[in-house]
Amino acid sequence: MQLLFSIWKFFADNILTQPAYFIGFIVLIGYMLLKKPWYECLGGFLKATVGYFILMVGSSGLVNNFRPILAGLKDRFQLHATVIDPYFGQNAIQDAVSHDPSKAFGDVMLLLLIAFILNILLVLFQKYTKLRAVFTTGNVQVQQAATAFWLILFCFPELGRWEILAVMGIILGLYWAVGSNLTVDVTQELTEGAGFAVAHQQTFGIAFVSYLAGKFKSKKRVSKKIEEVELPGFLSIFNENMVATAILMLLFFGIIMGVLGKAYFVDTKVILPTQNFFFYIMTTSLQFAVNLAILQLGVRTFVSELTESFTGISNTILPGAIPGIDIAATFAFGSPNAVTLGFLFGALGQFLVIGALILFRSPTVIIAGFIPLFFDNAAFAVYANNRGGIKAACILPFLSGMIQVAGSALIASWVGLSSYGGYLGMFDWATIWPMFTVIMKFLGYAGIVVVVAVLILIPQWQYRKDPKGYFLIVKDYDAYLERKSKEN
Ligand code: ASC
Repeated sequence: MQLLFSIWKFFADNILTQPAYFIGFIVLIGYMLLKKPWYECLGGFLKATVGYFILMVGSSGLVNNFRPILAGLKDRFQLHATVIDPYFGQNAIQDAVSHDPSKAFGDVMLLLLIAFILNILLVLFQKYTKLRAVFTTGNVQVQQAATAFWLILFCFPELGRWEILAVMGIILGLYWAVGSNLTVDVTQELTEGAGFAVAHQQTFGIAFVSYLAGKFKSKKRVSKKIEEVELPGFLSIFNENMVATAILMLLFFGIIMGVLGKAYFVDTKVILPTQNFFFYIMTTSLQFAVNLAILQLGVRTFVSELTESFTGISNTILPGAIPGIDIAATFAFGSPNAVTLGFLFGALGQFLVIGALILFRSPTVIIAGFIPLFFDNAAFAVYANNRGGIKAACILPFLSGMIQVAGSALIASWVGLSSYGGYLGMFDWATIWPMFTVIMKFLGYAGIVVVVAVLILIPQWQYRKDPKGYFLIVKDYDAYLERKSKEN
């Protein structure tokens, strides 16, 4: 038992929670199963791992640059506010648990193991479960396990340690499998069969947004996609993504940094009193475009390796499976300007509701966190644009921004996390997880049955809509397209 636990700990610490190695090893195993020569296996492993690390340089560059600016609003105006951000959320739970000796945070890693194994088993038995995707993004799995741990303890404070782990393991494992499975078809459509699904914090959101975006298309006039809009005169410079991002972010962060004021940055030792504030704002804002370009390079580096090698796995040990990966991977597909637009419209929606919370003296005030603002809403715009055009890409992220703040404010106050200053705040955790919590809190154990049953039924319902294409879309995207075109 001890040995097994040590093996798990080694795997969890070094591979599962380090998605770059996880994806690297998946590629290595995939190529080995395809019986490629050893040097190609090694090359594939390295290229995928390096590519994923490049993606992470871009994504953490964005987070590290812009998170302190948004969170700075809290300190600058001495607000008693809850920051919606996965890392603030995790810290809040760690802090809250440390005040309660009856709860052990160490169990979060055990919960992760149970849920992850369940996810694999569900895909292994896909003939019955209709689940196709395996969640591989360990960094977000830890944050989700921590938040689920807190929510379920809130619903069932009387349950013992093993019962809690069992209930949560089942619900979380199902959420991973069902959520990433929901993104399979729309992601294959967006990436033209790159062979991955999304495993992040807005998987239900992606399905929902894609569904609504489809409605924009069914109107008489087809809404143009962002890349089809020809801007006149000087506006044409916005057609170039790097220029558009640079200008828009300079305006956006310029205003926020201006509101914070130079004195704030000097006091917090970010800049020296002698430094020019305008050029500091400019350098910081332009980092947005820089990091976005790095992120896209990373995706392009590893995706082709992953697509090719995964056939080795999906032909043998996990038939019909597809890997669920970080949401940032989708930013290299579709229109690059969708990313920028989604972020800005999401911000508009978030700020509007934050203003309302302040105006109506809500006991919980929210501070916009960069990760929900960017990674959720930018992705929603990418999917919405692909399915419904520019209007969908503006309106849906705007609504999402409003929902993220309102949903997080409600759930964080209710379960008592707002007093610890943080909540996860991503779309699914501001919508469906609060719904699960309400169902379980009010229906008790019957609520667990309801949540589990709903999760189990979702893929069955998806399957029923297109039984012939359902597995084909992962196994052979070209054949899937051919079938579709024959049908129409
Ligand atoms: C998250 C989280 C991150 C980012 C990253 C995006 O939810 O915890 O570090 O999004 O995964 O690439």
